[in-house]
Amino acid sequence: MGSGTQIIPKDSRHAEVSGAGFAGLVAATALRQRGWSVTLHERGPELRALGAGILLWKNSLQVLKAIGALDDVMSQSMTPPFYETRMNNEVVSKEDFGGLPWRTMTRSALHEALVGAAMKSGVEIKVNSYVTSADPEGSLTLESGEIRRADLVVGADGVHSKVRDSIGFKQDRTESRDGITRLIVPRNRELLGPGDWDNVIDFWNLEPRVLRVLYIPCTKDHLYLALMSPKDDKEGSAVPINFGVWAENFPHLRPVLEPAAKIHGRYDGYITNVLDNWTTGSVALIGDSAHAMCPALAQGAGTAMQNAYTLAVASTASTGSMSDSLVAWESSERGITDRCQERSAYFAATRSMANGNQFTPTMLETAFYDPTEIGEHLV
Ligand code: 5PR
Repeated sequence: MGSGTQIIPKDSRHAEVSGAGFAGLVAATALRQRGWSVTLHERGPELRALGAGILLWKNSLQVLKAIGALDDVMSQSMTPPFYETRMNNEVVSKEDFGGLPWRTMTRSALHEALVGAAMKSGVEIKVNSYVTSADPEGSLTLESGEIRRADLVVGADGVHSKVRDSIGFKQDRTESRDGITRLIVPRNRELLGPGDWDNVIDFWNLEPRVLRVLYIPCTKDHLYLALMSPKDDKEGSAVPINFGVWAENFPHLRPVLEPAAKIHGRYDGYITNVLDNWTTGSVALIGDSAHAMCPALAQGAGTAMQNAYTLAVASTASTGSMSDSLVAWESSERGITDRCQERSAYFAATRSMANGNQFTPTMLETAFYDPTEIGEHLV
């Protein structure tokens, strides 16, 4: 499956996908490119990305390549020279991941590339289409009462998934003590003073107060700021951000905190959900509905896209019962996501990313994974 030119084989199977986020768009596109007819439901009035910026690793970049969305993403993203970690503004490490492909971008750039690929492949996209429940026998029900039957039903409807909760998948849900406000601001480089401002810089302050600024350049004009504070710190978690508090703790970042304070923003706590199963009958869950995770390893969307893609491959290969194929898909793909989720939860609980040099080969297991097995060198 090359960049854009696909031959759509005849396949009479039909998929219904709930949720046009990163997971749903990838699943819908990869299924359509394999000959399925696909309807993708988005409950919002328009297709748009939520959130601010994102960092992607090889695992999801390979998926973008496989569905023909990589070129668009490359032109609107960058690879910073280093991932730098600082404690109290002292550099503790600079990691370059030894040639492992990784890119930073705005969430809207990624979303536009995925919508473009979905449209080009011929996915039918319905906005204002609110999925309220699903049936393992193979159907989705919309708020209007309409029942949509399918050979495969995909719940890519986020951490508060209706597909999941209407069926009653068992889950274990944990909320972390920290959370984060994420914003896109102008880079204001000329105001920042001397420094390697093209690096990702993870500024940690643990004493006397836990506050952290993750500085991620996405393009020459766009900067993604993620401002972490404990939930019980009312000032640290306030939105719009409390400029006085953040500027006092990160005085060297004033030129980018100033525009950040003018945006309303949203503070999100970290949620982790671990399900007994990701599938039942003809229904499969992908992304945050199946495995919301802490953001430390920057793999929430990455694992979502990885599992969306492998789900499309596995369900296309299915010749017998869809239910058995989905069980087999989960057992082959689940381990790597579970391990990533555990490691991300560990970093969130210990805040030990602050020590620097935490991106060991083990911690990068998911980042190195190639769910497409294309094996081409990307960047
Ligand atoms: N990495 C990225 C990120 O956005 C966050 C974290 C790490 C790219 C926060 O959203 O550790 O919290 C993190």
